Amino acid sequence: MNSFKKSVVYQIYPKSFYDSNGDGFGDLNGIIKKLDYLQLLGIDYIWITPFYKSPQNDNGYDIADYYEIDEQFGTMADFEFLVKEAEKRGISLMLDMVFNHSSTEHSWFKKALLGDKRYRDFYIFKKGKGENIPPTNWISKFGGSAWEYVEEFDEYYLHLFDVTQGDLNWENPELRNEIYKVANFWLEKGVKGLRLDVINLISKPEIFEDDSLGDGRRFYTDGPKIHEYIKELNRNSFGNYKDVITVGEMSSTSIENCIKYSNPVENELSMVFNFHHLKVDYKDGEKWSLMEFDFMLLKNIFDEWQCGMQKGDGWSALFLSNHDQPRAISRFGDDKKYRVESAKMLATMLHMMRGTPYIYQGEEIGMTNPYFETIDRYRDVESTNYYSILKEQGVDEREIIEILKQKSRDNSRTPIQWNSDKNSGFTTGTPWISLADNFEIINVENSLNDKNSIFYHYKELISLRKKYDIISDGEFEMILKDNSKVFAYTRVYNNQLLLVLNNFYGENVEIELEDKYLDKEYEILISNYSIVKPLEKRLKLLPYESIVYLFKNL
Ligand code: TEU
Repeated sequence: MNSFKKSVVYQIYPKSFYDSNGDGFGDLNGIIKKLDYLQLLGIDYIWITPFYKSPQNDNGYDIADYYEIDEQFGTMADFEFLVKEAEKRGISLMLDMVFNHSSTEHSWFKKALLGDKRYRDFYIFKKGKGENIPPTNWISKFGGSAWEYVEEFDEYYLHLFDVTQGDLNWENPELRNEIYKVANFWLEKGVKGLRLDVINLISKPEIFEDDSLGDGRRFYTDGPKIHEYIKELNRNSFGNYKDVITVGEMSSTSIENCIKYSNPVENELSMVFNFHHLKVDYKDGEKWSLMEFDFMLLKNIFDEWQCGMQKGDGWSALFLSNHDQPRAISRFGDDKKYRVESAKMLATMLHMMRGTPYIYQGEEIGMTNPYFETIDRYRDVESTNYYSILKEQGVDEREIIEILKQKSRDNSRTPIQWNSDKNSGFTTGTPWISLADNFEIINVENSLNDKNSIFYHYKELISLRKKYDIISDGEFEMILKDNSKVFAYTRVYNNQLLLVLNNFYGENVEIELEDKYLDKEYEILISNYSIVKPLEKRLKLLPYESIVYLFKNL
């Protein structure tokens, strides 16, 4: 059985995790100092987002040297020590590999701009369609045209993200070989996991054409040679290491492709991230809008993906939060009145599903969005770009700020709240981004001192996954499909059954269960209320109540 099915991955955004040298930025030594905390939580891997040499236009996802550690995070010796210290605690490292694009500060791109043909072919340069008309009408995911004009060549280069992130040309075998060298360099250092950034965007179409229906993503997402490229990457790097796991970040993808990406017979990846469940508060599909999340759409997407991936023997990464998403508790729960109950409900809901759970730093203590009221508080390039775009569109400043408070990636990038000291113990310097103002209440120290805290709920979920095969291997089925407040499902494994009930709202909800669950022996595996709720045909769930019943002989 693959170990990753019983594992839990903890995601660290190093810039905001812990600052060991007082410069206001988190660093690798900061992670080392907190390994005992992570070991207490019980996680198996830590995924660290990029800490390589970078101008930091996209907080490290704009890499200027794949082999160098950016000095703001520390040194290679620090990294090697981190690997060793983590291993001592039974924790493996998963590194972020950004292979769709590099920084325009990378030596490859600089040589390309100097006219070196070899390096020009590492990127995607195309002639425009006329005076000031880019090769296609594609839109960057950070706003504006996806093409940047280079006068010396009278050509444009492609950047699906920031203008300082040039897309790499995977058609070029020389580029692909350079990528394999990068992956193997870090694997040789004892890294046991790779997270592949927007890996399903690397295969571009043969013909670059305008998109009359949208922003161009349909031409380069899950592109024509994507499975060929990932199979080749597997064969030339991580596929040669039997104990290495991989997760692909799949933007705007499909179940069919995700089965191909993650079914073991395909020899591509171990598992995939998809994002459909994190667009249920995008009004008419538009991220930069205000909208309460659509609960029925959310649970139906979970149902569709759980059943689809199960049927095709694919494997999903389970997550609600990461460094690109607002804090789940502020988005799907209640970060005021029922913060603890709703955080525990969201955690149970996610961890009892079929897949490998990911915990984003601070999620385990119920950190919330910071609700920054002015644009000067924001740091993220995507957020500041869209602030300008929305202003140009004439949207009222107050409304733009409300949108940023709900949707900005900075919502999850505020410093980890360690204690109630200055800067919540994150730094002795000036933090690169403000903290949320609730850190004196919501912090690690208070969580560890409270046996009923969200932290200990996550710790229990992680240990249950190791203890019960039904959680990693059980068949998923959604029940109470039409209930507009409760997301309920079962997991079946041999003659065992898990019944998982999650009230997504801050009000009492009564549900009716099938007779087959009644008068049977069961135990309550985990709950977010202290009262023991015996199983009855008509069950009243309290606000955000989440409860898991295990039937051992159904
Ligand atoms: O994210 C891919 C991506 O599209 C995200 O930016 C996210 O989906 C988007 O912000 C939602 O609006 C990866 C990294 O996780 C992200 O941090 C990088 O900015 C991006 O790729 C470029 O490397």
